[in-house]
Amino acid sequence: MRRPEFTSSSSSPTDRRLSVLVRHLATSSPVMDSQTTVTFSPTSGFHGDSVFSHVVRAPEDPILGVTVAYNKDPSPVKLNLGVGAYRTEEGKPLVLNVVRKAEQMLVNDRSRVKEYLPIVGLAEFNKLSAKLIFGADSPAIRENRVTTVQCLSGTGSLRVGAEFLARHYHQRSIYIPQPTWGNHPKIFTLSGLSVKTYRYYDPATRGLNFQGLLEDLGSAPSGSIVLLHACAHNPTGVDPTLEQWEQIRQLMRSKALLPFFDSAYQGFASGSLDADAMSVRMFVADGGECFVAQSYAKNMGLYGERVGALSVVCKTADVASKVESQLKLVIRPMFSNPPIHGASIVATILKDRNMYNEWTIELKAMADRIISMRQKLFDALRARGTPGDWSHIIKQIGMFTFTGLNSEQVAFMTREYHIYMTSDGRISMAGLSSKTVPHLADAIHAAVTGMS
Ligand code: KET
Repeated sequence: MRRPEFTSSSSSPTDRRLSVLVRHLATSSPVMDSQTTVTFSPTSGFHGDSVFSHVVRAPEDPILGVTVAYNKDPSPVKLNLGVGAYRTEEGKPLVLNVVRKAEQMLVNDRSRVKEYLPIVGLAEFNKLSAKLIFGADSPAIRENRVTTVQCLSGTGSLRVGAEFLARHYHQRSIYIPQPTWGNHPKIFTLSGLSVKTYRYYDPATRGLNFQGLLEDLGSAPSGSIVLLHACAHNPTGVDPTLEQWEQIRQLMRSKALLPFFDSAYQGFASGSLDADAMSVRMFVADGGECFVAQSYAKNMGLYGERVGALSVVCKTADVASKVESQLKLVIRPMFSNPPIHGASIVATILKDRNMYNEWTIELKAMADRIISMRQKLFDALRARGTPGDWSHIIKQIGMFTFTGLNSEQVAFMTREYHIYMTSDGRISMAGLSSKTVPHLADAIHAAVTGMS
């Protein structure tokens, strides 16, 4: 059998790699034809198991895995109330009219190209995003104390902010509410921060454990980072009142705790973009520093476009520009620079007064439909005489109802009624419609009255 001759000392690195490969194949009983081409029988070649055979199958994601299970279910009555994604009354995903219009304008503009964006993303988008969350008249923006970088939706913004903090902040501990969005602990741990929790939700009252929250933040080491949901807390739907926010602010500032806001639902809680940004604006108005991760997934329905921004409010313009220079060092090796399309849609809408107004109307309609679903579900349970106080369904805020159903009841509802939701009993009200409320109410009724 002739052996290929790739072994001369003058061979290039590529040749040498090929040579090593060929030698390896030759000793692994390959069949070589006369032209030195390597061929295999299906079972020959590499012996034994895959080098990855030790890899253990990972469980599905607790939220996105619900959709995977839902997609596999052939039942015609199945209902996906897992992931927080808005659906119409017909149960269909919604692309906002104003988004379609913006996309059309972008497509028609032949001057647009597909060049890379800068590392920090689309400048116009960043400016408009900061204005949206901090307010048009924000002194922090006017004084150039804010740096905003475009990131991959809310998740990417949280990750970039956390990686920056792990590298440059003197405290590694981040306090997250108990409970919180399931991805938070993973994002922060993988960024190199040490995750602690503070009490947030009281299952007995199905409301805020304000005393517990104040105690836990009060005993956190000075300088700790605190993750706050700007509005529409996920999964509980329970937000502090403005008075409570003010107390939280005072406590946090007195202990130099660093606020990191996650704003994934601006406009979805109340239907008003300004009202839903109040918590953030209170913290910025005092002149202190904070981080904000913004997502346009829900409020503009741009889920898969992955549009978001991280803003860091600093004490001075000089610090802000230095922070931005370091954020670029986080972003460049992570995803180099962000995608252009979604950010261009957002910028097109935010910079045009008419389109902006059109957006706020469509946003309000989505928020109102969710609120009306709360009332419908509450009424349906009352009509069935379902045991328990279900008033939290109408009191909670945002996309989700934290029903109080336990994991066995959830499993029962999925098995018997083909209703899919996260095992903590959270349901996405945005996935519900007038037509599907009775089915859900029947399932909840059966689950709480002994799963019969
Ligand atoms: N923060 C919160 C609080 C949040 O609920 C989500 C998404 C995000 C950030 C990130 O969204 P992004 O698409 O990266 O902008 N929550 C829903 C979807 C998911 O789990 O990914 C959910 O809870 O169903």
